[in-house]
Amino acid sequence: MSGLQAGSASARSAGDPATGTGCSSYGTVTLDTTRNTTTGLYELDDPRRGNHRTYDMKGATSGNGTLFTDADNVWCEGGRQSAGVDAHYVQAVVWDYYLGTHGRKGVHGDGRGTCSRVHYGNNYANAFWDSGSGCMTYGDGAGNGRTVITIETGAHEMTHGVTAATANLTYSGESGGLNEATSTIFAAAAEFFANNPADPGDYLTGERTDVSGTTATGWMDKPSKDGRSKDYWYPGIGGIDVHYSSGPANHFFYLLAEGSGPKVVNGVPYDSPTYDGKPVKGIGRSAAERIWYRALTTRMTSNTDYAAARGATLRAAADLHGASSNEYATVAAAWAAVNVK
Ligand code: ASN
Ligand code: ZN
Repeated sequence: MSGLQAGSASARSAGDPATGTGCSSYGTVTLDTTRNTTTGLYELDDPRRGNHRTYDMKGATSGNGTLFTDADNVWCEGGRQSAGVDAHYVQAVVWDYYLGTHGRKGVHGDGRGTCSRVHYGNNYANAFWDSGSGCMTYGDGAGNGRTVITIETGAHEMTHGVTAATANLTYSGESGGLNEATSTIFAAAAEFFANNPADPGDYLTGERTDVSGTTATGWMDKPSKDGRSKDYWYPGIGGIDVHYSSGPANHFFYLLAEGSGPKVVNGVPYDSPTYDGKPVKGIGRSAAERIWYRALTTRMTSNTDYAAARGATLRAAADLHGASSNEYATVAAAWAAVNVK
């Protein structure tokens, strides 16, 4: 079964591809698993996505923990297995987003899966991409309620891995804000792609997690609604936390996709302002996400700042649509609308 080992980070015993069923917080889902021919147990090891594996950290904050296993491939025991089911499902959705929309095979673009680690720490109400292990990592949330695992958070963290493997935007200063925005942008895009009625696509962050109640924690149409993020670029924005300096880029993406002013998308009302008061007419999310992806993977580098991101996205738009296209002109207009000229 050497084919199954392709891309695996460590040696593993032989197994057969299997299709399981998971009881997830998104309802009943299909899980791609592997049947270990030595133990006979099914493992959260996705043979269709580069052997991406999902581990139980059991409260630890280092190491990979234990690969989830199940005797009958019906993953509905609940308890600590539930977080594993959610994380394994979410990685499949995000993998399929990157492959289906951008032709990208996994974080590294080479077909290798990575890993998800769940039950990280205690009361840890966050998730992160861990560059050491190369795993998306999830806490159990406040009160260990485990709802930090969503399509949005999985896509956000996996995208930190994609960014590290491509532009490698330094996680501080303006490049750090662009790194954060890249994760927020593709998290929104993946959520729309998933089209899951339990979690419709939106330009919000944190709307499904329990970290601060039931309302959203972020708004791409008007980032300042969170009380801290910036709507517009200004000299010195690189000095603030990257989650707040990401605001103008999130805002740029919203404007590029949907345009300025009031708009309802999937039942969620938005109202996006512009720096100069001029209206922007969006080019649609499909074109916008492809422009950002091309800029990220072919034009941005570790020290790209806002001015350079403008140049990178303009070149990407020219590559994809031509320099005299409406898409190109709208990229310029959307940057002007967040005060990047
Ligand atoms: N969830 C956060 C993020 O990915 C963790 C962090 O601050 N890096 O942005
Ligand atoms: Zn992030």
